[in-house]
Amino acid sequence: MNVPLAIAEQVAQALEPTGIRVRGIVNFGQGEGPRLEDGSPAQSVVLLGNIGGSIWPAFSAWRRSYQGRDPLDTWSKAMILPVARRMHAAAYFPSDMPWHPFQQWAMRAEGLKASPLGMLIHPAHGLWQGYRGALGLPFELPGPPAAPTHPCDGCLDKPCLSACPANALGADRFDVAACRSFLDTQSVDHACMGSGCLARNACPLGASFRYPQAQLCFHMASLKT
Ligand code: B12
Repeated sequence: MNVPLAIAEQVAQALEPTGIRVRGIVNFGQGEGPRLEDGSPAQSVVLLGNIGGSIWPAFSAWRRSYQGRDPLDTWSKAMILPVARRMHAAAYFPSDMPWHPFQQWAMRAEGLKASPLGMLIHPAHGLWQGYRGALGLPFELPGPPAAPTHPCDGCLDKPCLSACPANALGADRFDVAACRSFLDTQSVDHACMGSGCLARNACPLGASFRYPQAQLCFHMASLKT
């Protein structure tokens, strides 16, 4: 049995009921990886995240009995940390400081590139994906290098760029202040606040992976604050 391969499979199996999926693997060059618990650099990370609304049923059920702050980050840790412990892996989370380069890891793990919105775009899931954590390991994991893919190259109209009601999408950056100022003028059931980011919604790719309404509103509410 190939032990490293079995680890990725065990992680996938353990997280299956949560909807958190193994999104890919990154192998690092010497000293390049994030620190493991003993201070040495990880040789690989297993990237974990949601595909479409995959986490929403488990997360919303858990949230009914949680009244604290940062529910999605708290839930992600509650689901991922026990698996990390079982695998003797370090755990990294996208919102923890100092920020780990989750988007760079995803580019390497899945060959993804940034959409005009700044979010990475997947050839099948489109913009409907995110990262919930990563497990760091002291050895390399098998897997072919990811082939780069960029569906936006073939999208001539780029409807995402003209759909933002706040004009927050420039040629090379996302204007966070413009986005938030616009959201402040919106009631909870209006425009982006009621239906999710209109620019993200305008992307024709991966429509069947679009987040459920409650998840769209949850993400907009956390972006506003
Ligand atoms: C700070 C942050 C924000 C800030 C500022 C974002 C900004 N655009 O300036 C705020 C709070 C506003 C924000 C908002 C959102 N964010 Co945000 N954010 C982050 C966070 C926590 C840190 C980013 C960072 O600085 N990383 C540190 C650097 C070292 O990491 P990095 O991998 O090198 O990332 C950089 C490069 O990839 C670069 N980059 C991105 N695109 C491109 C393209 C090119 C060509 C180049 C050269 C570089 C480049 O930008 C990144 C930041 O500098 C990350 C999680 C994380 N740890 O990365 C999420 C993250 C990037 N956000 C994410 C998301 C989904 C969002 C929102 C859609 C969420 C929402 N509630 O609606 C919005 C909209 C974002 C948008 N249109 O850009 C996802 C992106 C998933 C994806 N598919 O790519 C991440 C990875 C979080 C996650 N849990 O999955 N975010």
